[in-house]
Amino acid sequence: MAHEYGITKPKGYNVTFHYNPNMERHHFGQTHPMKPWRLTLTKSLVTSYGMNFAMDNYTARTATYEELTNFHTNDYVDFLATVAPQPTPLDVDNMHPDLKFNLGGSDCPLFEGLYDYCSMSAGSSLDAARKICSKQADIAIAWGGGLHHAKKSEASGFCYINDIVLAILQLLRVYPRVLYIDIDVHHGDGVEEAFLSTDRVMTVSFHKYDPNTFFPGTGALDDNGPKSEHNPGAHHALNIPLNDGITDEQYSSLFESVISRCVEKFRPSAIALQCGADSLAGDRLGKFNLLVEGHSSCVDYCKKLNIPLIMFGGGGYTPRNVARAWAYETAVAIGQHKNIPHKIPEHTPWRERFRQDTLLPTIEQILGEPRQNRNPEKKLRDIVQHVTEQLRFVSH
Ligand code: VJV
Ligand code: CA
Ligand code: ZN
Repeated sequence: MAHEYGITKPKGYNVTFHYNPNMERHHFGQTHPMKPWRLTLTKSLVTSYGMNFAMDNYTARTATYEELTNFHTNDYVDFLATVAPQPTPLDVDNMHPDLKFNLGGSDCPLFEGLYDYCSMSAGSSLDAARKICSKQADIAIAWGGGLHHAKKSEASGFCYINDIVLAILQLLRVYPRVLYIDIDVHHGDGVEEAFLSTDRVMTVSFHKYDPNTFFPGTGALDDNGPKSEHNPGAHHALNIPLNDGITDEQYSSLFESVISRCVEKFRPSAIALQCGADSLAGDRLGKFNLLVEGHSSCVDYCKKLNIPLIMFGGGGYTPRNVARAWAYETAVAIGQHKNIPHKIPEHTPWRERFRQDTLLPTIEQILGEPRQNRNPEKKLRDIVQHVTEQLRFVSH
């Protein structure tokens, strides 16, 4: 009965949606913050609003060993493929000698079906990238991807395989320059590191930054990659470090100031946007005051640039709010966010999990009292100033 919302294909451009229903079967552990089930909850909202009628929907393939080793080392991928699942995580904080490739601790546990889970996440992002390369999609969505911390030969922060790096490598076969934007509350360190020495990828991460208390502790404002004369990638890594409690108004105005300058100087031929939803208010790990409105305004801004766009998932630890954000951002992609009713459709599976029956709850409904905002306007002006100075070194 999704037709009741009158959602049809967008005019003049095409959106593809890449989803693998088997990802949700995987569990990091009972109380681990990462819950693959949030993808099912997202899909359920997307479908109950009838958004599937406006997109080409694909069941994502699993990535092959050869695809995974386009970025990761063979020994790391071999180990991931063959290691036995561990019933209880090891104590990483005590440097357990059995930990190889940073696997098996509490952040990156060795759960049942881990290799399949990783290949599904990577497969959905690679499928999305290929649709952008073949011009069959103008916007491609892969909510199962976005695992930005994984390194060439190491797992990190709930991430094992860096599907984003794999997808960007695919885009680089066709597009001369890719702009990577990361609105997850954590620093996109794995993607930044992978492209530090090339001027064909510019990385920009917005994140909470506190080197002593907040993971991963990197991503300071003046960290713009190795500045040597021989490094073409110098000045192509941008970091936007923020404090607790940033609001929608501040975040979206900062986003537009930063990204408009990047687009003007770097002139990307494709954009890869990591939409981590842990930057939303009320997230179990996040610390910001963002609503779906502010978070999705970043997606809307990117869409309006009319540059081929991939949207990835990422963090997000309060599943009902993750599903709200990613469903609403799917609506932004198909140009229907102003038209869909805010009331969650009656027939939505797991409707009771959303607590409030609205897609766009207020900050009071989410938090009671908003978190204290520790981002003075001067800090935000200084950030834009620094970005502008870095971009003087960039021209295409
Ligand atoms: O802060 C850390 C690292 C420690 C060592 C491991 N202990 C458990 C926590 C402190 C230094 N890790 C972060 C990783 C955040 C990853 C974010 C990923 C993304 O959103 O950017 C992209 C998908 C961290 N913060 C919170 C936790 N770990 C955490 C892990 C748990 C947990 C509670 C909190 C693991 C297991 C269980 N509870 C049961
Ligand atoms: Ca980020
Ligand atoms: Zn995160």
